[in-house]
Amino acid sequence: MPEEALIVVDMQRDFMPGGTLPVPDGDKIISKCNGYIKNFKKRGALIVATRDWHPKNHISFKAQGGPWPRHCVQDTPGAEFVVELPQDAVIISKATEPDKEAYSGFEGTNLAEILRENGVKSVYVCGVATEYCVKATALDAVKNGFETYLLLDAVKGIKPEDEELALKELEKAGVKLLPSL
Ligand code: VGL
Ligand code: ZN
Repeated sequence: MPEEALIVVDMQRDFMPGGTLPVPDGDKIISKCNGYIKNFKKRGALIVATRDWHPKNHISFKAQGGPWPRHCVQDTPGAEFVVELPQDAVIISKATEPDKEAYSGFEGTNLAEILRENGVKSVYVCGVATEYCVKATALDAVKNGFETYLLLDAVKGIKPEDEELALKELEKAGVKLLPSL
């Protein structure tokens, strides 16, 4: 049973430069994430990839009164992964209901159960965006009792000052910040 899981958060085309909701320099962490995926796979970890997977009328979109431009609509090119995942990666689709926002990979999904069933004790988190979905996912991982690590060289935020605050909040909550691994 794998004691560890790598959770790759929302590494999707729309969050990269050229996408509809770009994270600045989001593409700079693609190869870092791919490297972690390979290394964690090699050491027997469970590989999890979350994806934002919105219906086209999702409440987070400006057309529905939400804060964001349309992004990561189910089954569109913008929702595709930009990282290389192994065959047996666990894909977690989130924010799939029109009237519910969900930043965390644990919210409205069976991620916690999957991790427990697989004997996971520690989770390592990378991806985008640091102050939104990465933060929410890491906080929920702690709440669910997992030893939680953030891979600092493989996350990117939308705004540097918000990202800085998010890292402080995560550290306070018990997430261990790792410069690299
Ligand atoms: C995200 C804003 C809206 C994220 C998702 O993945 O951090 N941010 N939807
Ligand atoms: Zn979204």
